[in-house]
Amino acid sequence: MNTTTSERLFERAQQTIPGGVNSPVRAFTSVGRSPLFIARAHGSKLWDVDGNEFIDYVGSWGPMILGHAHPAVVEALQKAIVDGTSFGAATLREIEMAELIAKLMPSIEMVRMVNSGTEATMSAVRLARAFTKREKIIKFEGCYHGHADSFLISAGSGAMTLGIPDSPGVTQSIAADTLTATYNDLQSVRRMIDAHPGQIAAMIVEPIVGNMGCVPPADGFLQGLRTLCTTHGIVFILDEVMTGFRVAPGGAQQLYNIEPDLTTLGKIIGGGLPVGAYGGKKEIMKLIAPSGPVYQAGTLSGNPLAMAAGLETLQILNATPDVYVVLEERAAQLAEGMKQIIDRHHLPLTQNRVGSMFTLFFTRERVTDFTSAKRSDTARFGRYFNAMLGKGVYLAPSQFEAAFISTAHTRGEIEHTLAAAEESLVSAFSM
Ligand code: KE4
Repeated sequence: MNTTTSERLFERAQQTIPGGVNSPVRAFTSVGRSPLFIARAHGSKLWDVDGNEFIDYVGSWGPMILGHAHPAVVEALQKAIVDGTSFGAATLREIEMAELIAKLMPSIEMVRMVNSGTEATMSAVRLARAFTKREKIIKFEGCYHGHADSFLISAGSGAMTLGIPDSPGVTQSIAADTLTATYNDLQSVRRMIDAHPGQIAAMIVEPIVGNMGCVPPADGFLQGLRTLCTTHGIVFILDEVMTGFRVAPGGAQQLYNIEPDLTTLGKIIGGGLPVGAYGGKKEIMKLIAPSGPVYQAGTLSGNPLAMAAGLETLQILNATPDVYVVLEERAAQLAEGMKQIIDRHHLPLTQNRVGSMFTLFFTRERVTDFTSAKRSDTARFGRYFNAMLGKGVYLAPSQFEAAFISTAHTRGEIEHTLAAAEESLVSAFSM
């Protein structure tokens, strides 16, 4: 596969962009090769600057649930852009977005738009601290909630990939207010709460983890967290930046029938444009300025183009609920095919999947938390990743990420992926 243009651009990019990329995981560091530079995308496909074509299982890390450049989303953007790109003033589309999110996620009575998942989670935590007048938060090892200081403690995603789950620059005082529990271990949470009576403002969790690779909640885990938060007056925040409208029409909270106090969103609700949101109970949300004293603001919050792309995406998802049936069918076809390959070749691999988000872990053990995820053989994953790239399949360039299927992926593309995977796995395990 010729990647000379990507290599040349990477050299050039590193002169003026730290690491040559604007987000660390894009650097392909953990898979031992220089990154591809993407020229364009359409449906389930990506093309890099050397003209190589790939079936895309990253989908911009989640937003592209309808596939890239969906005609209706493009048309919505074309209509919006000729009327201006940003006003810094209120618009009708923001009301329509807020009303649609509230309709699709009934736990959200009020919602504030921001520009990234990071802004959403950091604002939700500030709000929870103000509402409870407490300072500490509980997060879970291996979960990633964006790069705000409070969350870069035992973080997942790129922080885990690069082996820097705790970042320099985060002060001791900030770190002291973040307590980390073990995902799928309610006892670890109880111990944390008992050790800090009356001090914990919020508990934030990925209801289905995507950021240590895909790790579903154990039966009763989310309900257990809900009960603990209710008992101890802790604001329960579901970080649905990745799972929101991905795993069900109403997100993971609908799938698992859990009612959080606050929810954070991103990715899909922007249709690929910069977006985030946080929302929940009116009695909490009304504390946000200007209706209350908790300050949070943003020049481009509710941006007309992001709203246009996000509204079109959500309206398509909402108008055609069998979209989720198609996503489930495609993802099940892939998972079943992978299982046959694993069984046929007796490979030490584990698959975790919820709907159209999934991960193939390079470990025989079940992966239920940070510790078990870290047992994965990342070097062998890297060999598999590169072999798949050479066969026209673009996976997440890290063992500790979720992969995504869109409504644009066809049965034939899944079959191609499975054939490529069998060859790639056999070669990865033959070395
Ligand atoms: P952003 O600030 O990247 O928009 O969202 C942060 C975030 C918050 N919560 C969850 C559950 C998330 O998955 C994310 C971001 N996800 C990663 C992918 N694992 C973004 C990819 C990247 O960092 O480049």
